Amino acid sequence: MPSRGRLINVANRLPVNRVETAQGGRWVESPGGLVTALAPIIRKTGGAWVGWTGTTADKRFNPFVHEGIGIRPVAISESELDGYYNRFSNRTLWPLYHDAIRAPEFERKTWRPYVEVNQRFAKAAASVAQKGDLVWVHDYHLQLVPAMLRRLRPDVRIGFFLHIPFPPEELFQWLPWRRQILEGLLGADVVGFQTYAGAQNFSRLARDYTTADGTDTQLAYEGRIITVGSFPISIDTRWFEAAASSERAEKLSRDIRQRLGNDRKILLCVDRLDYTKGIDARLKAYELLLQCGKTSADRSVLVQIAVPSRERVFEYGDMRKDIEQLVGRINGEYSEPGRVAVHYFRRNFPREDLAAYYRAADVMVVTPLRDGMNLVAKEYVATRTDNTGVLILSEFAGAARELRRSLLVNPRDIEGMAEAMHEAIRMPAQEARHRMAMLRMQVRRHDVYEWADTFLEAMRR
Ligand code: GDG
Repeated sequence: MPSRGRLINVANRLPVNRVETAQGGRWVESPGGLVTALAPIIRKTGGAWVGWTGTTADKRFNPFVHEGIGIRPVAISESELDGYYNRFSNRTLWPLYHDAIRAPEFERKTWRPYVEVNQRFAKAAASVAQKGDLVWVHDYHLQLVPAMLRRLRPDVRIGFFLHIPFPPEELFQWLPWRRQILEGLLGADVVGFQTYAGAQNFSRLARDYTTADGTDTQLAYEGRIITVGSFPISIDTRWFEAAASSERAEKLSRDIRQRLGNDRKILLCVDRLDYTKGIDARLKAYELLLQCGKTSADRSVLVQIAVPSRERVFEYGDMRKDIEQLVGRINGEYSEPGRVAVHYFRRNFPREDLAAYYRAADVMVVTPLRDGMNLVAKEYVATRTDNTGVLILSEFAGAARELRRSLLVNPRDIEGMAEAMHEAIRMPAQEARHRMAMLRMQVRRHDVYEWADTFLEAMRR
């Protein structure tokens, strides 16, 4: 807990969503790891959360308090949202920072709304902050806020944490606005990344493209010292343990297993529908496994939960079509009466139900092409309180740095992934238990509360 200064959190989205109803409208909590970890600290220190409401309606919302947290809404118009969010954040930065898996768009007209919306966030943060407060800015949407805020309020401590990977120079230098982004981030006192590689990439680029000087972990810039480091995010481990052990989850998980067939191995995948998550390659790997007879729809089933995401960004529609076609092809070829080879759910489940799915799964398959961390991998591990279950994990997820005893795979190697699935299905119980016990130790030691404490501690130094 901070000993001095309130915590002001600045993120693209508020911890509450606006739901318009016939009676007017209300605010509902949007639960997630970040909210769970930071809400108690904000409450305790009397701080606030600055963010977008999730609606582009003309209506302006005044600051208000929601369950002990000061809420400072930032308004974004429909056309700004397109430039700032759909395009610059999600068609330029997102693909560029994820190894350019899709070609990033570089359009001058989308840069301006990115700058303007960042400026609005900085002003909003400046208006609620008091001298000595800790202002923690999150993610790729708001990389200019640290420097903008410092100009307005040099009397606060500023931290920035990037939830996605920070790319190497070879990619980052494509960005026509590379210097501005680096200078934006250098406005912070602490710049944090998911992995050490991200921190190294940033420090090197800052030295090459700005007047900053120093090492991978400490930079001198405009008379200030900036801490750069890796702060791997985690989950509310105890919550997932408890949720999976609850009577309701136990019953639901038994029900899921029974419906899918108690005699079948269940392979589970849970992702936002995003091209970085490698959903198509993993389906192809499972198809290969069926094709060569190493498993059959009678013996195993793959369950893909795909949460709808960014449906207004053009690339996502195409990707969805491809995945759905692939599921159709696999099922057409390999399903048997009453035994569908691949179950595909394109929808959102309540978190408690997700915990029941984790509990029901013999194998969890997490194979992004690139991922800042990947919380799903950690959540699965947290729910395996009896140390059963096998985790297959991409080497290209930040989580692979910590979850070393998973079956690590290269998501571009379809045959390699099929082999890992085969190995996971047949893994002797003793080996699986040993591996899972080691993985569980990791996520129990390092949860999201520890993550937040460590970051805030670095900000206070
Ligand atoms: C970004 C970075 C980084 C999934 N389906 C449902 C549901 N979820 C929840 C999971 C998990 C979260 O969504 C997804 O988190 P990830 O980490 O896997 O991925 P991104 O959304 O891409 O997150 C990532 C993260 O930020 C944090 O820094 O790890 O690398 O890309 O918590 O449980 N939740 C509910 N229903 C679902 O159907 N309620």
